[in-house]
Amino acid sequence: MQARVIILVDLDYFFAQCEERRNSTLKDKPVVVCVYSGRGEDSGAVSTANYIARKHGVKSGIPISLAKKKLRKKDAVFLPVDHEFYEEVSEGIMRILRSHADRFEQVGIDEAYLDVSQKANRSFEEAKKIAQKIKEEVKAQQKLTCSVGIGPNKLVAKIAADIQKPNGLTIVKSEQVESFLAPLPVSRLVGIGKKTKKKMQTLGIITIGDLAKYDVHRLTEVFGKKLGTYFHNASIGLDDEPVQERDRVESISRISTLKEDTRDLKVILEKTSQLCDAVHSKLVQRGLSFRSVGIVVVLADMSVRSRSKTFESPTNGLEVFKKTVRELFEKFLKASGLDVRRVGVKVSNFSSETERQKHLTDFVGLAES
Ligand code: TTP
Ligand code: MG
Repeated sequence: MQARVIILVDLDYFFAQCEERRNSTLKDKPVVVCVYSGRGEDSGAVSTANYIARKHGVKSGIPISLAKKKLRKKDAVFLPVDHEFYEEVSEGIMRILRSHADRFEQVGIDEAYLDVSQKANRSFEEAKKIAQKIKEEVKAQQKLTCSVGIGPNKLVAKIAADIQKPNGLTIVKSEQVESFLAPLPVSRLVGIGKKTKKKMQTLGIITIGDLAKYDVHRLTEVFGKKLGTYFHNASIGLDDEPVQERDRVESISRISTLKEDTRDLKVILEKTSQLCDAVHSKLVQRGLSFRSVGIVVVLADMSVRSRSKTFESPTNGLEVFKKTVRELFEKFLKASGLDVRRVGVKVSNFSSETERQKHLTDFVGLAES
């Protein structure tokens, strides 16, 4: 394959920056955008926060109550998520990005890959000019900053964009890839979550450079052929995934094994509540609304059952999601006599302007991180 030039654009603290845009008095204060669960005043999780709030340790996913503690007496502003508004801003920005790409792939509400190989004449210097132009246009037309990574493939472009934030522009040319990646922790690579990171640690692999030096045969012995080969290639910055328009997302799901087989609704709902939070977080990130909620149940005899419910109109509410999961489990347990071993939750039937993804399922495969 001919050498490629790939750009990854990721908007800075996107939801919070959108809020700053419509209310400039927020700019010099900590801003925290929250997904309120509706169960109590401060019940819920932080969706994102601006960089002033991040300095105090506030980040995506932490409880709102904890964020409030960290920002006590800091004149912080807490706002509820306003998807419609962020989607509208996102669409405007994606239009700008698309116009600069030979091929375009949006991967989230605030993130997209651009293959600019032809437009940049396969030159990283030219790609840098395109990236600067993109940053200027996004700033001028949409009043937002973004961070940009440029590399010979998607893997490198993504890590490059993450290195310098906010408002960064990082270029990693083909010949710089290995030295760029070598000092970074292995967790920077897609597919290396907590578990894999720990396992690698026991092998003495801490950095991507360690991984690159590690014997590839040993690696495939430990992680299996497919993963071992992927880890090795990723560590030396090899990635030939094309930039391509994605198919529509069909579903987002999570599944997990219970500590013990049980029929206790409370125990099951404790687990599914966590799974719902995780699925909902992805949903929010992708700017999607769902019409169907499903559960998957693996019983003690390993047989698999599923149940689902479809609504008239789309929603993205966490409470509705959890309530429906609860109803489905109540009904299911009444009708089934066996203990439950694994439980899963799923949302599907998406409706939104930003539905562009394939299955974002975490049931199997690489999606550990
Ligand atoms: P990110 O691009 O991961 O985060 P960000 O844009 O807020 O910050 P950064 O400057 O580091 O890029 O996600 C995009 C949006 O998705 C984010 O603004 C809010 C939402 N989101 C959640 O609601 N929950 C989450 O756990 C994450 C990671 C993001
Ligand atoms: Mg972002």
